[in-house]
Amino acid sequence: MSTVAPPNNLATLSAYGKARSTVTETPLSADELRKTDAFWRACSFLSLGMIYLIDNPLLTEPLRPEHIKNRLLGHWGSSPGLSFIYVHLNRLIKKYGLDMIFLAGPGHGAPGVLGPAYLEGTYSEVYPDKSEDFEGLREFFKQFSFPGGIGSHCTPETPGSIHEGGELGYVLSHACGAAFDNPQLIVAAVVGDGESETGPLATSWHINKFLNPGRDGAVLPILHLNGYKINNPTLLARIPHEELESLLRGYGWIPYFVEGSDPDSMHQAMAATVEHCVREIRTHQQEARENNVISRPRWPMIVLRSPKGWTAPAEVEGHRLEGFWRAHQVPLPNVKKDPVQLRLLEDWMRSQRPEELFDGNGKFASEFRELAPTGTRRMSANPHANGGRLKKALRLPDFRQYGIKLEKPGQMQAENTRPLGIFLRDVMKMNMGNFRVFGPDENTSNKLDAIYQVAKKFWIEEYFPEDSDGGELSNDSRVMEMLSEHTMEGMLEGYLLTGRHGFFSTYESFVHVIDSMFNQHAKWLEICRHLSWRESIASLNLLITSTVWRQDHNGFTHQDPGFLDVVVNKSANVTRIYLPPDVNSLLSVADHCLRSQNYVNVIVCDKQMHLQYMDMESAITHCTKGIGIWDWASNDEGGEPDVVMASAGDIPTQEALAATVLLRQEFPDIKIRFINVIDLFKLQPSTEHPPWAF
Ligand SMILES: Cc1ncc(C[n+]2csc(CCOP(=O)(O)OP(=O)(O)O)c2C)c(N)n1
Ligand SMILES: [Mg+2]
Repeated sequence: MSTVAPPNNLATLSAYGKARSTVTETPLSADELRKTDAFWRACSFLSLGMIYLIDNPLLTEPLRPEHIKNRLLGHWGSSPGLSFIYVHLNRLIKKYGLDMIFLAGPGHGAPGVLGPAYLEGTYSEVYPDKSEDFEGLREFFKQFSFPGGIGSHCTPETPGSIHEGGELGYVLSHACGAAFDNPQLIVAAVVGDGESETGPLATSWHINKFLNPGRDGAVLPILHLNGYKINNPTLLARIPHEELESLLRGYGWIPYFVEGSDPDSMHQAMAATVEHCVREIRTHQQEARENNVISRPRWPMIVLRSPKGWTAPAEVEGHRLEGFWRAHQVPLPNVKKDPVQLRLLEDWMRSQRPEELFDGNGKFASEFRELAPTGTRRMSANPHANGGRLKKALRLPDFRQYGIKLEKPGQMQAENTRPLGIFLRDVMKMNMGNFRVFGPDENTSNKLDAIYQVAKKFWIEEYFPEDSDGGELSNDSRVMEMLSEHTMEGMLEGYLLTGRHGFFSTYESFVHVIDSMFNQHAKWLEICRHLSWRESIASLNLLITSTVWRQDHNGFTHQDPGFLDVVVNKSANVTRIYLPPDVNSLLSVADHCLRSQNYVNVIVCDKQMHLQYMDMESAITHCTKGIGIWDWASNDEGGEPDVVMASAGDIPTQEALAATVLLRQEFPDIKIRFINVIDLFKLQPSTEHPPWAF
């Protein structure tokens, strides 16, 4: 067998020419083709308008410097490809009445998503001042990447978005979470070819092993192989064709290629390919649903190889532009000052033929508008992408029943997380359609394994006989475990953002792996607070266990309480940290967190044996206050104490109590007040810390 790599045939890696595609049908009539291309040109025109124009939105007059924004921001490179995909998905939504949402991995290409959201009317419905006329269009352009306007990514302000795509890497895990328990939904997820070099994205190709074709929706990944990142080629666009295909097949997908730049043949190829994929998805789902046989299908995916910055001028000032990394952001940065660049931009924008696309009032011509779906079938108006609209409250058992009885504080020991596992088991039992538990590989280690009595770990791969001995695997289950904190966090976020509920547990030291994902989700929630049309979603509940103090067999690598540093620098509007020291307080905190909305709740609680301090009633009172004096551990009797001992969390509380005992032994007259903190943000003024409502 030869070990020499086959020579790269450059022609097979080109993003240019007539379409080369795996599916070769040409389903569009001449009229459909003309209209589809017009819709796409309208999207591209709007993308350019957003990036460049502050006035003269439809080029009704010759373009002059005063029509150009002072500061040019945004990303052109990804945008035409994104809207190309969007337009073709729309065709299938209309044709088959699909329930579909759109996630743009390279969310920096927001113009390519905002454009169709405006053209299909949703944008003006959500933001009436961005109306479907000349004035509205001007406002729509102006606000983009403008002070007081919207950002240049698929931010929460973007109707239809649940994925900002600012920090790259999470599109497939978000898409998968959105598809769980939504059997009719297809989540179209565009993956940037640069994005696919990130760790989180690379591992998330495995989502196909977590989708149940009987009960879940489908994810349709579209790898956007435009060849470049900001300043570099992408790896996947430069490896041999056959190697890329093998890679994707190796991850369990059937890739369908659509490659080229000639618009007409690319439209035909894309139309045929999307249709083929949707039909395959439907066939797999039907087989599973009608015959009740759950196995992993080889789901389809699309590889779209098209030029970065498609339709931009080929060259500017002697430098290659279209089909190169120079097209990533603002391709003609000097249009305001340089008359040559201004003319280039004008020619480029006019080449989209705006006069054909918009009527005299600036409204998108109805013969093209008809191509878009209507109402909630529009991806920009699909309620799954404003998940709070679909959210049903969790049904919760009475957490008090799961507590432990104790006579006196500090006398007995128990494993703090074990009763929580039993509580979660019953939460699961009562919410088998809209609650899931996520964890990298540690639910048992974290002593939450009671959950498996009602829902096992989802496993759709091969089984060995020994798996039946404690493996807790099933292909019809709701606990998600994969050794990728990124994928688990991403799935949970996607699940919550589409209106469901969940719980995530992980080791304290390795929760750092998702520091940045936590940040991004918290920022998303913060922005949503200011958007009245975004409905509340369930909080993201994160239990961190295996804490720094108890790493006898693991050592230093497993010690690091620093995640809390990351959390405290986000506002109490969207984050909470709870440090319950015992079983009953943990249960009370967990119940509260599962009821809460629009937060990231971080619960720190170790899984080993710990002293128990509070009976259930005292735990509830203490948790409700969030901070309090423990009279039984104090001897200041309401007077002025000599020393205040303050603790938060299981081991610090135990150690602080032991220190109190020692102090009182050494200094019998000393007056000590003992304070325990459960809700860390209670240390902030109450004005910055809304109360805990039961
Ligand atoms: C995790 C992460 N690292 C770096 C960046 C900065 N960044 C923004 S866009 C980009 C290139 C993305 O390339 P690709 O995914 O191919 O998207 P394209 O613009 O080509 O569609 C980079 C590196 C980022 N947004 N996220
Ligand atoms: Mg790219």
